[in-house]
Amino acid sequence: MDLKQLKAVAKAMVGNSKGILAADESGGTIKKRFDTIDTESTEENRRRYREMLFTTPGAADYIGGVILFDETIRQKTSDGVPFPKYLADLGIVPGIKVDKGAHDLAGFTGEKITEGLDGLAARMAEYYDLGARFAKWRAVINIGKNIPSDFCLRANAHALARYAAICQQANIVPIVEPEVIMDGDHSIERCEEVTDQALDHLFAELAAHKVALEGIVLKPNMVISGTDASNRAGPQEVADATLRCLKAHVPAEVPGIAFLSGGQSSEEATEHLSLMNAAGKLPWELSFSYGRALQAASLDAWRGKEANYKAGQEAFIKRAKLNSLAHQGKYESSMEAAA
Ligand code: 5MM
Repeated sequence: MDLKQLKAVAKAMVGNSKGILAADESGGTIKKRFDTIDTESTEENRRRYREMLFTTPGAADYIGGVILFDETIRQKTSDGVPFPKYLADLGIVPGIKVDKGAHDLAGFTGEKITEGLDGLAARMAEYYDLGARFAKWRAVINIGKNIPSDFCLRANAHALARYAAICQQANIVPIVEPEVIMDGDHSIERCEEVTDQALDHLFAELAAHKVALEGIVLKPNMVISGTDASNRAGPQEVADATLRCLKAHVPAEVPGIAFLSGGQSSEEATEHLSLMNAAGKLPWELSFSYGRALQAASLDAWRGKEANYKAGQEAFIKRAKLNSLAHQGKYESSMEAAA
């Protein structure tokens, strides 16, 4: 393991006020996204959509890394440049989703376990050759009646740590993503309790697997009320609870934390991030690794039509820029109209 290289890559991903574009939607997820804009999910439409995002003028000012899907890492720009090379030439680190999705956890109704460890070391070597310098693995933790179980949290933390160790052995920075899902009517307090437990298990397993914390990026959920909760917590409460939780669990050696947006609106995700960064000096870079919150406006502007290509890029760069400001704690909602 070349820890110096891992540290440098992590810094390029989330340092300098930059963040990560999560563009690693699997086949089913990208189809769901395209369905909302009445666009067929063909290989060419997926390639063109990703090309629109990656070639957006100025993207490298705000985006330090892009998470690709297996299909996308093998695709090229219209001029024939492989996407990973195109991104790397701009100074954007190409990354790859390596998990094989969240599947039912046998014996534990309503709970999930992420698969994909078998053969991972060999796949990692291929992805490195294709240009990937970081990877991503997402664990899904549902909140519901009597769940998550301690077993589910432990099993997912164990898989995340095994994945992270395999990444580092291949000189690839692992993005470690234990996502406590927002769906449900649970309170912010319940979300904090579960996120606390998930991070507790995660850092215990990372230590047991000898993962070098200086060479990872953590991708957590924010501590937030469930989507259907009756009295949803306000932005400052979300920022305070999330910081409290992270400070209690994430050692200062971790170079960067990059949040997922998890179903928050684009504006909420930006505002929450900004409030946290405005709260004072933090031991880690506090950044973003948004999928929906970076892409929703762009997808809607594009709608699968060549005539809207530029409008799609403008919508994307606006969110990238505002989230970069949020990374510095400098975002204000009044900037939405001006940007
Ligand atoms: C971009 O979506 C990622 C892949 O999802 P699937 O494996 O379900 O297709 C997803 O892991 C994403 O990186 C994170 O959830 C963050 O995205 P959001 O939309 O929550 O910011």
